[in-house]
Amino acid sequence: MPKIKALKVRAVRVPMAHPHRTAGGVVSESPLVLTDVLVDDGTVGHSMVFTYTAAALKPTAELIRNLEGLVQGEPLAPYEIEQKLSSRFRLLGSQGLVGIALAAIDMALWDALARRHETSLVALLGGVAKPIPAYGSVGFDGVEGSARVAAEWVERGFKGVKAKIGYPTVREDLEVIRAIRKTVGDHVAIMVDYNQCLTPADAVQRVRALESEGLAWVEEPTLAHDYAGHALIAREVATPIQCGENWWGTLDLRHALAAQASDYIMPDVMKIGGVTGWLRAAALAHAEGVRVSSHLWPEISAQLLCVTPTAHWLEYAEWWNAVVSDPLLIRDGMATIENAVGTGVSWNEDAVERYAV
Ligand code: SMN
Ligand code: MG
Repeated sequence: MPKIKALKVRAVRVPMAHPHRTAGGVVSESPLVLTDVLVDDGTVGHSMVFTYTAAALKPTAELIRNLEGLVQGEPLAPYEIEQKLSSRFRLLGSQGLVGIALAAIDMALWDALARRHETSLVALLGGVAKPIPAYGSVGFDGVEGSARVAAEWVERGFKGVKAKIGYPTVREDLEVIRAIRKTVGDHVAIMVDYNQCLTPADAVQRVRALESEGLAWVEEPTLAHDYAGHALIAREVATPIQCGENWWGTLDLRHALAAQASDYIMPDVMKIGGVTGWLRAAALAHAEGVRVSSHLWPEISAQLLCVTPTAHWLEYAEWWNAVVSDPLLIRDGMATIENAVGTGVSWNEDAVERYAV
């Protein structure tokens, strides 16, 4: 079996064409760590992690580099390495930057494994590539701005749009949703995302006021780790509640499911623990009969949704397209995997050089 030789780790700051406003602040660039795992048979696996803030960029890159000694000489076996690394970090804990670093390695190893077999991740996992419905995101852009961005997604063929809400009053939330509905019509799914900005009691009141808008889901109305609070909201409203982008690992997912905190789930492939974590999450969701959408990472998530029995929507974002050589293709509003190798992630070296830190 081929063995891991080295890690190559680079940090980039990719500017966003349109800063993304949320109830929790503005995201105007993507600090990304690009990891290459070099295997002794010549295979190279790639992964990308997002540190949300530039302050965490260099520390995360450094942390991944410091893990090299733990994987060097190990067989190219992502499940086995996940077991080894997670026991190594049991005392420190494997959330936050450690969780991000472990996911960077996991995703790069799965990518290398698929590339070594000259196949895609989805084929390696025993699945077939199929189209997955995708939605586009609308920032905290007010009534006209939100309707305009929603219209742009729909013109591009998307069948769903997700708007950031959590304006000072529920009346403004409603105005934004109604302006989007007026623009996109009845056949486009509208999701909304509060990005954790309400208390559970306020959320019940607000979401009750939105019940007749035909929303596909209401995302993170309260703090992501307040499972009891989300369960209260989910019990009190008919519109489905969606959470998951901030859950670290399958244990967070298990606790959320046990609390009935969310009607649907949308794990983030990085925070849930890479490909290995996603597969476990998909199994749990399948057993519970819960629909699964993705959060960011369009290339790898599209392939993972193909092996997720309760797959729902892919969250499309093109923020990182500049550094990816073959960004995910969207055809007629569907994520379309064509001729993918590995996880579908490899570098546009010119852009990597341009945005290198
Ligand atoms: C989100 C993700 C990343 C940055 C800002 C906001 C968001 C989503 O909550 O659902 O995509
Ligand atoms: Mg969200």
